Amino acid sequence: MSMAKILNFIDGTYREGKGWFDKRNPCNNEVFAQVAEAGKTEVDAAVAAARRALRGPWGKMTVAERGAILHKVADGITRRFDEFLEAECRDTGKPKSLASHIDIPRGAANFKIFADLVKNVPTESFVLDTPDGAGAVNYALRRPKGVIGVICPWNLPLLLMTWKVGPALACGNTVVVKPSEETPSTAALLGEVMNEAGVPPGVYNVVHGFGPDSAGEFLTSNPDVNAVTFTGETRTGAAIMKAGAGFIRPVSLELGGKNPAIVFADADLDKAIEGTMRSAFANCGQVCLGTERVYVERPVFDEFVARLKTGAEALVIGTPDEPGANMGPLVSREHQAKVLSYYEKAQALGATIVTGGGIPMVPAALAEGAWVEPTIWTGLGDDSPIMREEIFGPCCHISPFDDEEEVIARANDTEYGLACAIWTENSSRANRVAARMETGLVWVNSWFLRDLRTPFGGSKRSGIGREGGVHSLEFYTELSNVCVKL
Ligand code: NAD
Ligand code: 6OD
Repeated sequence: MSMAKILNFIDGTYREGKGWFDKRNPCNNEVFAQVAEAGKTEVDAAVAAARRALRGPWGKMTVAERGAILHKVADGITRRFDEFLEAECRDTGKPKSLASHIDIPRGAANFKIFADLVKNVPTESFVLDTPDGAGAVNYALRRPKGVIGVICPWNLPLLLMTWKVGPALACGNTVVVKPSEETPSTAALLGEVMNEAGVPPGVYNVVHGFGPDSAGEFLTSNPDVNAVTFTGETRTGAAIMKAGAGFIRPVSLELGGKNPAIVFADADLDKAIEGTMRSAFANCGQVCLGTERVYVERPVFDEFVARLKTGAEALVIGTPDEPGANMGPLVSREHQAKVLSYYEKAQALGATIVTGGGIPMVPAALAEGAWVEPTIWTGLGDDSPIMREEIFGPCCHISPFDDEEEVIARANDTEYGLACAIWTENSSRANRVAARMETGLVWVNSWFLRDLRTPFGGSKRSGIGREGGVHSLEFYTELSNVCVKL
């Protein structure tokens, strides 16, 4: 049987590129598909197609017409749910139980919510007095920004890509998507759904490849791209900003994190353990919002550590289809090497390894997969690299603390500012501490509870800008003021 092929999607049709690269299964490292790598020719063709579509039918549609089509896109994802689930889990190795609750439903929801939202957001208007007494009326118009470059990571591929494509299209833009080289499948499959839903050719384009000297760089160096929205590592975000600087091109950057959780002694420990289990280990720890630093008030420190250890050791590691499995492999052997290098560093620095710290036992057929053990450390200082650098694996360090001021200072002592979780039953304390956290997102007694109308994004080196609700409209539209002299 010939190897599966994953193609670029340009101007409504599937196309090859300048060559091919391998897509491997993270569970066993076997190559299962060949991906068409877009060269400059294909990327430029995608941008040109997006520009034509903007001037053509898409740009001329009413908001209601576009919204109706985007609802069909969402329905198309839902109708082909099993295909999306299969593709996402094959690319990432994540459990189907996880992707069927989060990745795929959110992929559909991201189209519906923004299609509905754009219909209901007003723009401002002002009546101006003029010396002749007749006055003038000002009103603001929202216009699409144009061709949007969408560059995505591999951890929640469909969810994070549609989180940008949904609002971009709802606002009347067209897009060229560069999915991660690790996870090309669902972005490519979405092309079929776009065609079935009646999205005109050129509105949604997908180019596969890598970053430097590949599709990512060809996209960010194309002068006809009007804005770039990016999710990924902070270092890559800096390269993308630089690439657009000469064009004065707007960027929205959703970047890395080193997120704290703060557990006060008055927390409901059942809730705090359940939430921290998810925030540290869900998706094999590959969630930008995930907790890697846990601060626990001293009276409950030992109990918390013991209970989180029990929880981590009860996780069932397995392939996406394995019944009961709730933790898959990391996305690749390359990422496994990075995470394991931190496991070794923690040991070398003298951390107490509460649990994990290595590669789990797996059946021989999976021995080449990117598996790592869920890992908990204690005993390191706040200046340790384990406490300062984003690891992006199923691991966390737990430290004791003694008072509120101390823990606020320690939690904020990081170059990142994406998310934090506060666990306490004292609501005054919760609100007081939340207001002092230097993060774009604060969860109280919860984690990754998402209302898509709210602002989402990071402070400090975790990003620039906010997406979500009306904040997405701020990025994906240009406001023009019209001043009418009466
Ligand atoms: P990455 O930065 O390595 O890659 C992201 C994308 O950028 C990929 O498609 C890659 O091919 C492309 N890319 C790389 N170099 C490029 C360049 N020079 N020009 C253009 N494109 C380039 O990130 P990753 O490893 O895929 O994802 C993990 C990272 O993403 C973590 O740091 C995580 O915290 C972050 N993340 C952040 C959020 C958020 O919302 N803040 C969400 C998810 C992931
Ligand atoms: O829920 C979202 O909209 C979102 N952008 C989640 C990001 C998760 C990071 O890994």
